[in-house]
Amino acid sequence: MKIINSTPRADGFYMPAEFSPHYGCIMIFPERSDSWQYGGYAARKAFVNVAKAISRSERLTVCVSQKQYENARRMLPGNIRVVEMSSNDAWARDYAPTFVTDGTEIRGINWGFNAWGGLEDGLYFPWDLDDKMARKLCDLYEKDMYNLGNFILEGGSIHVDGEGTCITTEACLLSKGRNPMLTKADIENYLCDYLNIEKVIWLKNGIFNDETNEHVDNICAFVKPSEVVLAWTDDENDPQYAMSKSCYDILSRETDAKGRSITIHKLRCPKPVTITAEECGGLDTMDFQPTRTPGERLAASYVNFYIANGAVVMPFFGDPADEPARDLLTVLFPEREVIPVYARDILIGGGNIHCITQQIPIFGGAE
Ligand code: KQY
Repeated sequence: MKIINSTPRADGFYMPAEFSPHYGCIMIFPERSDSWQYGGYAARKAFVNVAKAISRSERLTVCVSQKQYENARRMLPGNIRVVEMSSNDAWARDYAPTFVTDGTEIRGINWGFNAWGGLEDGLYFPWDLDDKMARKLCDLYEKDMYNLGNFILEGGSIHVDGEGTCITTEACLLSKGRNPMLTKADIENYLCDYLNIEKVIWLKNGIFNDETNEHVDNICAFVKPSEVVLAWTDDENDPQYAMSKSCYDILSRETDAKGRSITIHKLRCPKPVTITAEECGGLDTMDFQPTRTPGERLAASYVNFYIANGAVVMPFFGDPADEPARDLLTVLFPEREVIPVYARDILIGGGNIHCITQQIPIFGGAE
């Protein structure tokens, strides 16, 4: 693996949309007992269900600690590659490389990672193993790497259409714990140079109580160029209403990099999902503090799906809104099978299916 000192834009590389063809996908096996209740037992089962759904239509590598290696190898089918690799937790979206391509070759980007806000409002300490994963994965896949370790960014905080547009949220990218010395314009310049895009659409907010400082991948996602799904509620008394409405208004006024107006599909959220005392009881403490409080609202949204080559793998919450959400995604992705996975045990960790996956775009010569 070589470190490349230029930028993807200078080299003609760009980040393709998630709905473009993939070479494969990366996940990380969950284990940390202050993130995942009861030592991660239920989370591992949910991750395995996600992995099986993805591996039906693309290659998948699951990274796992030495301690969980045997368990992972036993739980995951043989068509899934299991690789021992240390990490602090299991959020492949946020610290596996963001891959860019020139249509022939792919390269990885290593962004800096500080556990969603470092010592300001980060979610755990240390995060050094997570921060090294992009580099290790570029080595594993024998891909050259752009190193932007001094710019803090998680993969879940950006979505691209592959045609010059990126959407993100101000709540996250302008948060104090990430790049406080940079202006909004500086941040936009980094996104333009490294994703090779022309336009950033800045939403203000994401999902209520989303501990990532409101990653875009929980509130809004491209389903095709100039078309997005937006997490929505019709309940004006729900704090989510104003947040979603603000996104709706911004997206309605905006055009994408090619000057097209944006079609917005409202993807209605489940009823507020809160963590139970029993679930909290299964979480270990961090620095002698509980990591969650009984009754705390979790950031549940159907937008946190993963678009695989042949499937859309979406979260279900056991809520009446599950089926309408599946119906909408089925209409929006007519060529893919929509596969629901019961995801409460992933949500308890603070994210969902999109957050635990990272796609690798197809590249020349690969099937
Ligand atoms: O949503 C994500 N991308 C990650 C959430 C991490 C939460 C850590 N508890």
